[in-house]
Amino acid sequence: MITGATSGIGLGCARKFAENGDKLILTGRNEQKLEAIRKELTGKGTKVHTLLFDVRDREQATRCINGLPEEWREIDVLVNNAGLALGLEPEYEGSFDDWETMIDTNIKGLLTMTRLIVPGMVARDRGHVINIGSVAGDAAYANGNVYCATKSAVKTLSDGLRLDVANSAVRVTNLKPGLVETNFSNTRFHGDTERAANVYKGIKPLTGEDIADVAVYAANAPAHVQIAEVLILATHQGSGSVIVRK
Ligand code: NDP
Ligand code: 8X3
Repeated sequence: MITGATSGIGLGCARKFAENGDKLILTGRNEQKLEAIRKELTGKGTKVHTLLFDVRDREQATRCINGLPEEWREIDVLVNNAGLALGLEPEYEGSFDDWETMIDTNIKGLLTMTRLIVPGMVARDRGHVINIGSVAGDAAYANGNVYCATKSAVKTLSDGLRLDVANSAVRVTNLKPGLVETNFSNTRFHGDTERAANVYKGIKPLTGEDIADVAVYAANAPAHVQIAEVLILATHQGSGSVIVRK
């Protein structure tokens, strides 16, 4: 199951797990985009089930998960990917609405999915949660404040979950990408495409597929190997805030 499979890293994961021969439950909140990826992958022979819901809507999410048909109920891998940044402003000037959306999506949405899916994994003594954290969760960068805090929370929640499932064979991975060229910056800058394009100028950024490669590797590591955390930076990127552009 991949949340937010309609774009960027989630879409990359959908394609790479499909290439790996897996059956996919893809979730998203945009019906058209979800249908497009379903068509693309079923056309290549992958079995795909789609679920249309917003991860912030706990009732809708619960209904969708509880209503899964029998053959789709045993989820082996949950990629908690749906997430976003909104704004890049000093903490004392940020938008209350943007903060709320980031917290509701990146923290509470991820928790909702974890709470709904992991009990089945523990009961079956099999499963893997791959949370998409960020380099932004390792250290704050200027004006990143609330977004960085949500990704820091993803790290803490990943570490907490790993401890709590340690008596089972369930594995937990926190994948922390650096600069990945997706729709991320368009969203962050509320549709200012020029400002978004500048984020990736002068450096070869990562792609959704680059991150997906690591997710597929982690999910297919031998059962006794738990890839707990991976930081994936673009070459020429030193940290969340140090990027050498040429
Ligand atoms: P994209 O904007 O390309 O993709 C985000 C995906 O999440 C989209 O499918 C989007 O749906 C979905 N989504 C957002 N909010 C919700 C919601 N409330 N309910 C359901 N789906 C939702 O960005 P990325 O692929 O870059 O982002 C994916 C994850 O990777 C995020 O968690 C992000 O924080 C993280 N990340 C990104 C990095 C980057 O540099 N790009 C680096 C590190 C981490 P829709 O298409 O409908 O908007
Ligand atoms: C996304 C990458 O560095 O813009 O998490 O925060 S960054």
